[in-house]
Amino acid sequence: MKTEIDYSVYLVTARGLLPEGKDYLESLEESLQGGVTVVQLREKTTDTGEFIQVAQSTKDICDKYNVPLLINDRIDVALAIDCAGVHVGQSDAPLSIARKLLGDEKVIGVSAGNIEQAINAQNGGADYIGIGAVYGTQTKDVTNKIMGTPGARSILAALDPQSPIKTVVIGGIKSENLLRVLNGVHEKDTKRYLDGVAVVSEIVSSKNPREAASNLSHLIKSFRESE
Ligand code: TZP
Ligand code: MG
Repeated sequence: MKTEIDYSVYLVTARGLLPEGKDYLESLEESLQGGVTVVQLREKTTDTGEFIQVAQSTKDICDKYNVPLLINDRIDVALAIDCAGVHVGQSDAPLSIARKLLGDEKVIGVSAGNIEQAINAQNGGADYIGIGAVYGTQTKDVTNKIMGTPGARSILAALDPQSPIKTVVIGGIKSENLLRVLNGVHEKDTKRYLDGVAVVSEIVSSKNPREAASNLSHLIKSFRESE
């Protein structure tokens, strides 16, 4: 069975961005206690052996909180640890290949930086798209790809309202700008609501990841209640 994912507070990991002295797994566990609803393990320079070990220990903690784990880029690692699925970017394995390798029971997310990429992901059977970068970020080189909330809104508006695809936005999202993001993306013409927000540094670089996650979680809940 494909894992049902609540995308509301989507944590993308970055072991390199932890505050000094903060342990990765401890930070992860605290963020889960704070209300993270889905985790993506993102490792850019880790050898395969270590990657599998980190993925397994990440999954063990996610399992404890019943939170699904996705793996960035590496279909082999996702298969090795049998987690919920993967997230692929535009220069990673194409969606059709990822689907062939993973089968229909795994979740596949695709990065979408424009309408064409989003429509291709939708038509190719992606489970969700990660739309961004909404704002500037120090976490990834996204120069030229900052779309602002109008750009994200136009992508949501271009999706087929009948499609089951889910949507999250990423890039520079903090609790202090979250309501601006949600309000900016959720204009009436989108006919579609965001399913969540993905963050890296707001949670990972925090000395108190539990509180950082909990702030995001409460803001999203109160925004949804007010809609
Ligand atoms: N993809 C687009 S922006 C980004 C990724 C992985 C990084 C977002 O990081 P942060 O720290 O939440 O701005
Ligand atoms: Mg990638």
